Formats: sequence, structure tokens, C-alpha cells
Amino acid sequence: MRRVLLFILPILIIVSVAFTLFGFFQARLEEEKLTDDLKRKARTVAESMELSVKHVLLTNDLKNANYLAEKFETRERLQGCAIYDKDGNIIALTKRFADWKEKDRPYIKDIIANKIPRGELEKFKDYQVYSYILPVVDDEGQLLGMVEVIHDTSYVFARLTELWRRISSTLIILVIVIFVLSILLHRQIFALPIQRLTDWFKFFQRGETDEAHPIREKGDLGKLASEVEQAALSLRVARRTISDEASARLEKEEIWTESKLKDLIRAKLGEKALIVVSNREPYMHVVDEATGLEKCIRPASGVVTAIHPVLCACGGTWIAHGAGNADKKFVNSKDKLGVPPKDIRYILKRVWLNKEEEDGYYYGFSNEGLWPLCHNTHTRPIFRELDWQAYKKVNQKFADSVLEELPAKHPFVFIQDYHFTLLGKMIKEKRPDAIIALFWHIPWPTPEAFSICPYRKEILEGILGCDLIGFHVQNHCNNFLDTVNRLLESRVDIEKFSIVRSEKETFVRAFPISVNGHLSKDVKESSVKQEIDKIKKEFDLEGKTIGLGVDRIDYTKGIVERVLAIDRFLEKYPQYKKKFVFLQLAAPSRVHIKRYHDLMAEIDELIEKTNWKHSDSSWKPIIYLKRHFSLDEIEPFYKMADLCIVSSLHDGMNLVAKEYVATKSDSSGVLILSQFTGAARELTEAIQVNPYSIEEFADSIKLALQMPPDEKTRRMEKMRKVISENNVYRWAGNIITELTALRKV
Ligand code: ADQ
Repeated sequence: MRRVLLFILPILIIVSVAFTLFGFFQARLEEEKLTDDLKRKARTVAESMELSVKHVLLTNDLKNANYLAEKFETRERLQGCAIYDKDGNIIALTKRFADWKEKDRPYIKDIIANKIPRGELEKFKDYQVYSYILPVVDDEGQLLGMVEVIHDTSYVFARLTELWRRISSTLIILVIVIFVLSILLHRQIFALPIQRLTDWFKFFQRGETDEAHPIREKGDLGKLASEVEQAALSLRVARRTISDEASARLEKEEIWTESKLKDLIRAKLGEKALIVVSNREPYMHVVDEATGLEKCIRPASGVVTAIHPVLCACGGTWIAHGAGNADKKFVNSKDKLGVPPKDIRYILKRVWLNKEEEDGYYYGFSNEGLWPLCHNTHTRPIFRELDWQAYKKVNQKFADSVLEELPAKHPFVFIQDYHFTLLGKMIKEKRPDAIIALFWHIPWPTPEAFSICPYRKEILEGILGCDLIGFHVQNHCNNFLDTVNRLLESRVDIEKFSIVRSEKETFVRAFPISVNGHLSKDVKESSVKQEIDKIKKEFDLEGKTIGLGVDRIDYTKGIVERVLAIDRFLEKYPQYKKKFVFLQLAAPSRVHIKRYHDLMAEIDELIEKTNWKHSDSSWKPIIYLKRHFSLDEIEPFYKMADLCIVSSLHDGMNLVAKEYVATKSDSSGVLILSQFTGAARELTEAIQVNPYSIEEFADSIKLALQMPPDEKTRRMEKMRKVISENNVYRWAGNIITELTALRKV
């Protein structure tokens, strides 16, 4: 539209200026014509009165003089007449011009002296009038007096105003006609063909049409269309070739890498982009409270950690809640932006939620209801009807947003987590051809535990709208199948591990999530080394054994139990005092929920108490760094830690454990890992603990610190092998392979 305006505006300006100039000359001509007419009329009237006035002046007949002047009273418009004697005194005057006598008009003396008639424009009250004075002489040429005819000129201005009114309304109509015609012509000649070409390009490059381009004309537009067609064809051929090459490479490579995943995606998804939906966004724009400047951060979230490398590998679109307070500033008109900010690899589409929706759906139903329901940590789930309504509304909002993005045929949608249990069903209702997977990042509880949820039936039905449901471990798959079997009328097929309900089959599989191994890249070593030296200096860690905890502050992560275990360890083994320091990195999360708020206060107090109990002059056992850290900031902590503690009371997988192992490229360090994490099934070489058993936990810290270096290396190498083989690319690759196998055509 802006371009059309830029094109029309100069035309409109030229037309308006030309028309105004024309109007101006037209008005000037009209004004001259009317004024001449008026003057002529005044002169004619004065001359027609000359004889009568001469007679009146010769006979000094004042009565007749007044009669002559009064005759004007009945004339239309403001007209009048004055009769003067030879000295210039008024002897008769039309009544309505009574004040005319007071007017000072020096040129009357000139008329008396030269006996030459004269016409002048004069002001009278609020009017402009034209006065014409004719000297009256006797037969010898001696001045007898004068007759003056006065005419109102305001009708000249009324006529001119009317003329301008007509000129301007014609101009307005002309401008509107030119504007509308230009828009229609632009639409017909440019906009519609370009729109047709754009739609065609969109469908052609997605492989949804094989027809030739829709522009048949020859001119410039035709040439453009042909060029676009060539480009689209080349793109399609290139994609097919890449896809074939990718399939060939795929068969050769064994270890999963980013490029192997890319090959798989090209081979399996081809021209179809993957659409991922999650609550948490991978990049958040926030205003830094300290500086007041906007910055872009990666939220502390296991889901983000896992999905980001997958999207980097395959492109596509990630739809998530725009939760950052500066998020709206960085999106285009479709609420989208390319990310990562300096190396764009995929599209992030932000969905906006108002405060009520966020409270009910996110804080309320998801995190006070479903989160404690699925974690075995003895925190009571809270279900409120209002939260449930908000949860349903937000799921529908996300469903609408996903539907807007779906290509015409058989799209792939990959939903993340417990925030979107209803999304699969909602999308399927509108797009039954969509192939949908849901990955459940947290544990799935036993049927007994799940059945306390008042909305259990709707939730299970919503989830079964998906074609594939993934959990981290087999045990969660079993729990899910049991739950559906007990609570919903359906057929559970234990052989195929699937559920059939209303003739729709949903497959359930375990896909253990992992990390990308990116953290252990050697190129970063020198800068990381400098960072480590800086941290050691800042916290006086040189020569001490360093323990590390990295968590979102959540009651499921067992941070309280960890601090209690450190306290007990130092009580039992005081020889480690001043020699051991534990660094706890903790990102506050879900701070608006009371349970989390209370937990933060509890941890603050416990750490304070423990430090007070064991500290000695410059040494304290726990350094608590309560803030969000970027991935690059966490890396040196992982690298320098001799021991990492993951003590979750219940955890779907736990990526911190895997990140720690992936970062230890020198195979140093020991991992203490809760047996209640999904990661404990794979990382069997970690020292596994029951975090509820403080005594055993404290002893395991001692065991880790005393472990011979060879044993540490052996264990770490084994765990690194597990992670390099079962990395996040394998996780995504397996899910995409299963998902594409479900494609019906
Ligand atoms: P979380 O419980 O969020 O997610 P977890 O696996 O513990 O995930 O990973 C947390 C992530 O946040 C890690 O990548 C870690 O580096 C990062 N992080 C932790 N503390 C941080 C801090 N202070 N600053 C910045 N980043 C920090 C859920 C499930 C898990 C499951 C994941 C992935 O609860 O069981 O492993 O999803 O599926």
C-alpha cells in the first residue's frame, strides 16, 4: 500500500496544484467582470439621474431632491443615492446611508475643482460599497452640484465564494476518482498477479503443486514469473538431490551428529518443515534491570536445551509463549523472528498470553496441578476450575497458531510437554492429515496417582489425539499405558505398544533425551581456561576440591537434601573442612507460585545456617550463586568441578548430569546422581544415591572425593561413550524416523 501511495501521491499533488491555479485565474476573471459590471451600472444610474438632479439643483427644490434619494430605499441590495450642492454638502441622502455624511472623503474636493466624475471602493459599516460621483453642471459649464450612486459589492464576493466552492468540490471528486482508479488498476495489473505468483511459489516449493506458474502475459511481469519458476524448479531439484545424498550418507554414518540429523530430516521430511510447539521459548528478550537495556537470553530449561540443537539442524518453526517483557519489540508483523540472533537457523513464532491466561494455564494448571501430579515428591497438586478453563483456552490459542502455519498436506507437528495435553486433539479436529508427536519431558505417574486429577479423561483424550507419544524411559511408557487402560475405554496393544481409541491408533515409545556434546568442543578450551582462572580467583578456590550443583530452583531437584547431605558430610568428615567448596548455581523459576517462593526462602536459610555452622575465617563450604547463567557461563563451572551432584527427588531425565559428563573432555570428575532420575538408567557409572537418605548421600560425597583417579577416568570415559552415542541428535532422529513412518501417503 505504501508503494501505491508513493506512486499516486505525486499525481494527486500535480492535479491539485494545476486545478487550484486554474481556479485562481478563473476567479480573478470573474471578479474583474463583476466589478466592471458594477461600475458600469453605477455610472449608468448616475447619468440617468443627471437631468432630474440638474433641475432640482437649479430650482433648489429640496423636496424633489429627497424624493429622488428615497427612491433607492426600495431597491434590492444595498443601494443608495446622495445629492450634493456645489460646495460639496449633502442636501439629500437615502435614509439607510444616513451615516454616509460622516465619511471623510478628500477626493470630493478634486471632483468639485476638476468637474470630473469619479468611482471609488469604500467601506461602509461592515460592507464594501462602490461609490460613483457625477458632477452636475449648468449650460455654461458651471458646477451646480453632484449626484452620487452607492452600490453594495458584497454579492461579488458571494459569487466568488460560490465559484471557489464549486472548484474545490470538483477537485475533491477528481482526487477521489484518481485515487480509487489507481488502486483498482494497481490491484488488477500488479497486486493480484504477484499474489498469484507468490501463492504458486509457496505451494510449488512445498511440493504441493506441479502446475506451471499462473502468469500468462509476456511483458516484465511475465519475465519475472519465468525467472521465479526457474528458481523454484532449481530449488526443488536441489532439494531432491540433497535428500537423495542425505539418504546415502545416512546409511554410512554410525554416530549421530548434527549433520547426520540434517541428512535424516532432508531424507525423511523432504520439503516439509517441522513445526515444534513448547511453552518456553528458546530465546527471550528482556529488559536488564541493572542497565535498563534490552538483552536476549536462553531460558534455563531442559526442553530448550534439548530442542534447540534439533531445530538448528532442521530449520522449521518453533511456536512458543512470548514471555519476555521486551519480546514484542523484536517480532515482525506475523509475530516471528529468525533465531539464533546472529546466526539465523530457524523461525521462532511467539504467542502472546495475557496475565490471566498465564496465571491460569502456566502457573496454575500446569505447574501447581500437573507438575506435582507427575512428580513423586509429596507436593500436593492443586486443581482449580478457573485454571483448567484458562488451560483449555490457551491450548486452543496455540492450536490456532499452529494451524496458521501448517502446509497444505501431511504436516509434521512436534509438541513438547505437559503444558499442551489438549493440543494434539485440537489440531487433529481441523487437520486430520497432520502427523503429530508429543514428547512428555517429565515422569508419567502410576494410574492411582494420575486418577486424582479431576480432568483425567479430557487430558488422556487430548493426548491420544497425537500419533506418537514419547517418554524418557520405558517405565513412564508402561505407566501411561496402564493409566489409559484403567481410565479410558480403549484397546491397549502390548505387542505394538499402542493404544486404539475411536479407530485411531497412538504409539507409545521411550526416547531418552540427551545433550548435543557441543559443550566439550576443544576450540573453546583457551577462553574457558581463562574463565576458570577468573572464577577460582574470585571465590578463592585454588587448591580446593570443587563440588558443583546446577539447577532451576525447583522442589523436585532435591537442593535442600543436597545441602543437608553436605552439612552431614562435613559433620562426619571434618578433615574436609577448608579443603572442599560446593558451588551451587541456581536459576529462580516459577517465582509467582507460593511453593517455589517458600522453597527459595528455605534454601537461602539452610545454606546460611550450614555456612555459619562450618565456616572458618575466610572459608565457607557453600557458595550460592542464585541467578540465571548463559550456557557459556556454565561451561567453565562444569569443567573445573571435581564433583557434580544431581540429587533430584524425581526427574524425567535430568540434563545437568549429561551436560556435566559431556563437558568433561579430559574425563576427570565424578558424578553423584540420584537414582530417581531418568538419567540414572543410562549413567550407571555415576555414584547413584537416594537423596532422601542423608547418611548415604553424605558418604557418597566422601566416596567421590576419595575415588582413585584411574577409577574416576574409567567411569567418566564410559559415561562419555554412552552420551556421545545416545546424544540429542539420536533422540531427535529416532523420533523423526518413527513419526515419518506413520505418514499415511
Ligand atoms: P528441567 O527440569 O528444566 O526440564 P533439566 O533436565 O534439569 O530440566 O535441565 C535444566 C537445564 O537448565 C539444563 O540445560 C541446565 O544447564 C539449565 N540450567 C540449570 N540451572 C541454570 C542456571 N542457574 N542458569 C541457566 N541455566 C541453568 C524437564 C524435565 C527434565 C528433562 C528435561 C528435558 O524436568 O527431567 O531432563 O525437561 O527433557
